[in-house]
Amino acid sequence: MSARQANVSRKTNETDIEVSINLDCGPGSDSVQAIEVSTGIGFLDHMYTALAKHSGMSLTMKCKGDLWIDDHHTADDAIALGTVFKKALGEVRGIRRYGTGFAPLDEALSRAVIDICSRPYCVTELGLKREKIGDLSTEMIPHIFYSFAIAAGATLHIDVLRGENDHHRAESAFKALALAIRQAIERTGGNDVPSTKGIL
Ligand SMILES: [Mn+2]
Repeated sequence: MSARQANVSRKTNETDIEVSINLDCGPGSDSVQAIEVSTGIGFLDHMYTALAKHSGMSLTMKCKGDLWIDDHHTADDAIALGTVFKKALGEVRGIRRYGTGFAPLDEALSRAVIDICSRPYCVTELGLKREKIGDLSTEMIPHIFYSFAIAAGATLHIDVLRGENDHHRAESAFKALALAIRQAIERTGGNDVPSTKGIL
């Protein structure tokens, strides 16, 4: 089995980011799951850490962004996360392709459905009411999912089905995505391209 791991670094006038990912660090693999996320935005670190943890990945992300402007460019670097994910996954072959995740967090419940199909699309209904959670603008949260989907080449539908607390709503959405990813990237044991087209 080839290792599904990759690194991406990207430096622009807005951010300087380094991301490395290992999709195979669950039971039975040689690698131990290791997560270290530092973006300068505490709530974003919390979300990416939850995403990595529950999708069964190792993730190292160091981002130095222009936070003196605002959180936009740094949160936008979900592009780098999507890029490194796609690179690590390689050709879409021998995996389940579709994944569904439901994650509760107390009163909040979210559903995420992913199709790793090279047809990027993203639909989210998160219903967040607060302006910010910590130092992350809530308007950036659907944008993070969008950026990830586009760069990863995945179709993503994420709905927060209920919940009162915006921290809970957002966190359950990231965790639902994690569970969906975990299922979609699971190896089938074969080498089949999971499409009637024969290519993805
Ligand atoms: Mn939390």
